[in-house]
Amino acid sequence: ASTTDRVVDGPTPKHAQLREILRRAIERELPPGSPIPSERDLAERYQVSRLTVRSAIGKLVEEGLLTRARGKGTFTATRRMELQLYLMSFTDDMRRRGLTPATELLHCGSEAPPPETAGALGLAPRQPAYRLVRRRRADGVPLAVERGWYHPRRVPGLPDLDLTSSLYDQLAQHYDLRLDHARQTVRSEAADRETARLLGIRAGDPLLVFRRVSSASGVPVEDMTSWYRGDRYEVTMQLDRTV
Ligand code: 16G
Repeated sequence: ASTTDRVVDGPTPKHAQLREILRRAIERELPPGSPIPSERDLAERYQVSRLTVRSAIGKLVEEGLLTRARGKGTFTATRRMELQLYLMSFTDDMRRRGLTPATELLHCGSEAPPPETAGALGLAPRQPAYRLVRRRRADGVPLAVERGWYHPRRVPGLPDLDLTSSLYDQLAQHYDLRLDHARQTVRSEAADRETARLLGIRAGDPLLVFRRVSSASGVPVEDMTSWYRGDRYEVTMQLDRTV
């Protein structure tokens, strides 16, 4: 911050003055992802209480200009990744951005899905399907949790495949299945505790939730829901005027 930026006594509350000073500093001097000074340093530099600093920072976190990383400090927000709406695998999507994808398999089993999923996949009531839960990372950062159901007859023996690599690749290799159509809905959700833990965010933080039913040559194969970090992701759509 420049030397003219000072918190003074006056009608404007100190936390609001400090907030604007920090906002200018962030916009002018701090590239996305930079750490900001500690509460104590800021309190000393601007001659205000730590409570004032906390309040100013809290507001900027709420606005999305800063993000807190548990145990690491506070950083200027990273630009969001933009999600293009094509039928693309996570692995391809990240590679195209020059990021290294990684996948952890958190659960793999055979269970009866909820009726909605049974309907989407064309399963008989209480017929089991494969259930997969995976955490996806980009350059090491947890970005999404995917919980999906797979039709057992379309992908027999799915649990034996390498589920820490691209699933779409595996489906092509082992079953000659190319998912060529999907119906996807997007909604927002506040992170529950489990999802927050998996993504390294706080319970209640915003998520973008995509539910996708994908099919190959008209036959439904996956009913997958992906929870993406709302602070790291945005969605882009190509809109053509058709009517
Ligand atoms: C994406 C899809 C997900 C799909 C996965 C396959 C969204 C919102 N979700 O994450 O439905 O199962 O890609 O990726 O786009 P993979 O081939 O890398 O495993």
